[in-house]
Amino acid sequence: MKKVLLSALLIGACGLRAAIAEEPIVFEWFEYSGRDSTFSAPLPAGSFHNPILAGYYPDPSVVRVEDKFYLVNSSFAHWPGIPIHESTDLVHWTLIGHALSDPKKLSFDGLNISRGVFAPSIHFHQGKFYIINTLVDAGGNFFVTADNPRGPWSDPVWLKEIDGIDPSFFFDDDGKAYILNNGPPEGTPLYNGHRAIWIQEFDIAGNKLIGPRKVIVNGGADLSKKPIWIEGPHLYKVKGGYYLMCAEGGTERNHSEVIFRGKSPWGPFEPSRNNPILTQRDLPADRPDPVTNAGHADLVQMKDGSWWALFLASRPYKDYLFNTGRETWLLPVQWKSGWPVILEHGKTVPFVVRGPKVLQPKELIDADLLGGNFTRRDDFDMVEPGHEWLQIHVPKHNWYELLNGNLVIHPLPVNLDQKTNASFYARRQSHLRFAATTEFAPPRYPGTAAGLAAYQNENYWYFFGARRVEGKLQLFLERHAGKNHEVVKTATVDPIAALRLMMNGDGARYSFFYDAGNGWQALQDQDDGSMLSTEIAGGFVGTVLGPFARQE
Ligand code: 6LW
Repeated sequence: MKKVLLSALLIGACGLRAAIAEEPIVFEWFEYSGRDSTFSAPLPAGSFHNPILAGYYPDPSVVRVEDKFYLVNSSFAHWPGIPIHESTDLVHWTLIGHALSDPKKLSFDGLNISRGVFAPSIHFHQGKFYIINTLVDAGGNFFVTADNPRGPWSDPVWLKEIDGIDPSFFFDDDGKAYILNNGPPEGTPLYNGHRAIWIQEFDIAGNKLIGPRKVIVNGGADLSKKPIWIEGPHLYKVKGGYYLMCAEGGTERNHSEVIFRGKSPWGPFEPSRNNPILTQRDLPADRPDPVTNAGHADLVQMKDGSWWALFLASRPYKDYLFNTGRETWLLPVQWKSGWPVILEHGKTVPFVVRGPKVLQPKELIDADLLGGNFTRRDDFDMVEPGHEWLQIHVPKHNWYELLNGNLVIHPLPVNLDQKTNASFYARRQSHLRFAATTEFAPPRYPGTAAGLAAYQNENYWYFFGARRVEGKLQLFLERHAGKNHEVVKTATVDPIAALRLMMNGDGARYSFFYDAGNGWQALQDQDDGSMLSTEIAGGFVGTVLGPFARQE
């Protein structure tokens, strides 16, 4: 253990009383490793594995600027908000920043983890980047701008005059601009889930909406079929025609993507007879390695003229159970008789796809580990932690430090069922089969618990930790599943300077191992982790895992 002395020093400096209330916990390293069978499939030269961003990265929106692509995803009440990734080949991505990163300017306190940042959309116009978004239950619609996608991003410009979600910009080549979004239909909704797509002109110089607002899609591609949740609109101009693409069917089993064509941004828009141009909803339930929820797409054209779609989809391990949320996938787009098609009807979304011409082998690209099977070890010897790290809710102050190659957590008196920032530092669970391991100096005094957590939302999580009880070290596993909070197992061991904990998952089976100096032993083998699935826990995010400590 590199720095076991550190906590002793800090405790010495604070005095014992302070130490009991707030004992810093020193994490030496954290390792995440994922091994999915679909990612083990051989990759022919020039091909890539789907999903390209594994783990929870829903609602992708993409823009090309010369040879580079920029991607944003929803981040809900995780922090920082709105991750921005950059790529040169659409397959390998590197996180370059966040559009919402100043904790002094926002609060997500009191929100469920699946509120906050819904479906952002990224655009580039005359040297300026725009990201437009809805902060659900936290301010509504707004946009931010930047000259450099790495930031700084402007303060939000709030669009208080519009309601609804999923706004996007459209910059026409005649100098006009528009904002489109999902909103309630005109008059009384005809059925549950009846929504509309609205458009309004945006005054670029004045940075504001102007003129009348108009419905351009009422309900969906065919109102007579009572389509639900038309949303995620994106408008494109291709060869003089205006193409409006939207998600339809709700972001679950019935999700899909539909396309419309018109002669003006104001419509009228005619739906393609080939709709939906992407869905998995009508495939046999018993297909192997099912991909579900496919929809909410954005299109982008490469410099070579080829078109691609980024969209969200999920990977259930059994029935409709998935713990990894909605992920980002990539497929080539074919144009047929003047209409784009992302996937032919009845086809399954492929896990191995022939990539763009500019695709480089992974080894030659300096990109983040976001897709495929990988092991990522964090020794915490950097100035700032790696980009995959996130927090829940907006922090009010810094409770962690990177000191001498360690992650030092100053535990907050906050548990994971509270809707506020907790001293939990997490990364996404990106695989159905994974292991997350850490080594840390367990608490030396009563009053603090520390270890690893797996968190889907405030109501569904595991905490696998250690605390001091009567001079011994007590290991415990808490399972918090809705109204049932249970201490599943405990074990008592002799105090030790460096404790290792490992959590591993294989579909629904989550196992919890510790090494307190005598090799790995199971505290709980094969617990039922299906409570971390979206189907049971609800919401729009995916499981996140990492070091957690709390004052007790
Ligand atoms: C998002 C909506 C959706 O706003 O889910 O899949 C919502 N589509 O477009 C939250 O991610």
